[in-house]
Amino acid sequence: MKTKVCIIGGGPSGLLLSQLLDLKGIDTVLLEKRTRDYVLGRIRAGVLEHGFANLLREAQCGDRMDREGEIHEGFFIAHDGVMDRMDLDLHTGGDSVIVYGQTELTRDLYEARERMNGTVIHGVDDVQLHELTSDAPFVTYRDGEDSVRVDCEYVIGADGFHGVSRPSIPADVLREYERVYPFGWLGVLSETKPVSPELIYAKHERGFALCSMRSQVLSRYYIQVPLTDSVDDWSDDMFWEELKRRLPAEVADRMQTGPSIEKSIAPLRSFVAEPMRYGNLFLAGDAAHIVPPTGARGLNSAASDIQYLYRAMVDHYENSDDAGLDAYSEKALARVWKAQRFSWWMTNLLHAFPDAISYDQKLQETDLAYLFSSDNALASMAENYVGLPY
Ligand code: FAS
Ligand code: PHB
Repeated sequence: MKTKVCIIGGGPSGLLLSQLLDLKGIDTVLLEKRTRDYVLGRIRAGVLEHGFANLLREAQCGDRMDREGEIHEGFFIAHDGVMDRMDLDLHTGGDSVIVYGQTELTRDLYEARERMNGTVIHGVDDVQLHELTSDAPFVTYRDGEDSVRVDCEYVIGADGFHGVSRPSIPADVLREYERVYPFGWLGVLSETKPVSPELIYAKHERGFALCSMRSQVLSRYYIQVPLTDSVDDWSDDMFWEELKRRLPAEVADRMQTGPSIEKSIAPLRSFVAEPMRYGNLFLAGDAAHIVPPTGARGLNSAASDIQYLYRAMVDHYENSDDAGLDAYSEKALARVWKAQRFSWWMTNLLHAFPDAISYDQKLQETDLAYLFSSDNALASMAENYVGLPY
């Protein structure tokens, strides 16, 4: 096969870029290891910045999001039995976020690729990247017994944290920065009415909890659990009881519980790989960076990578201007690290750290007290949560 841009990974990053480039007449081939159903079965992000939403609209994939997504102008932080509200609208001068599940926008992207007859190949095995520093890179993969070669001009590594793209950068070039947290998030999806019209982030001595949603009939809840826990350790009843223990009584009392239709534990890590370019390979999304989901930055950091790559590729093919491609890694990393900082800060603010010394615990309490005592502190949190400029 021959194409201009070979994209590895059919998650939101790869799909969004392939759709945007296709609309500009820039040919792409997307290679995805799993089936579409498998990709859509992973329950992940729920909160979108408007920057991401605008990209989806530009990709002609925003209609269902605009119909079914919810605009949220604030959220709550529950602590010490009380609920404090972060007024995003007030502290950002009118900005907000959209609550619309990653599963749904990924579905919208797959359907858009289908409508445009985009080349999306599922079930690829043993993907390997070759000649990345030459002007004729290529990708090989196995399709059953057949070995296939894709000749291209650029390779986009959008294959997530466990993909093959990042490891294709030589160890003496790649720099990795990582912080692993001593806990994970046990997440439950249930066909119940959300307990609150806005998200509730709960700080509690027993551990963090989050009340979120996918719609008015589909709730998404999380509780912090030790890394040693497995999903089998948690029956639905145990989950609901623990979640309610971590919420103010007024909230716990009105919690509608029900059977979990999805239950999984996600480990929490902060991770950045530099550079995000090696020759004609560009990394985007989780292939290059991971954040703890506390600040809802994961998917939204992928979006700004895609925006920078999309604009740079169009400049290259339409204007023979490579300034965007040459600046991509530095520009993407500048925004990635700000999302890293915010996610790390919000995770430290709200989680119970098993090895925290009493001084750290007092600092954590003071950080929260300062936040709600200062409009400047609230404005800082709000501008990060709705998304810093691209
Ligand atoms: P993805 O990992 O989504 O997609 C990469 C794709 O590449 C996958 O489909 C994979 O199958 C494919 N792939 C991997 N190796 C390959 C190979 N060798 N060949 C071909 N294809 C290959 N973010 C939030 O904002 N809020 C959340 O609550 C949240 N929860 C999360 C929970 C979990 C368990 C995880 C892992 C992430 C979560 N995230 C969350 C972050 C998540 O939303 C990511 O930011 C988002 O999926 C990034 O999208 P991609 O970069 O496309 O990577
Ligand atoms: C979610 O709904 O899955 C979600 C929302 C906000 C977060 C993390 C996860 O910060």
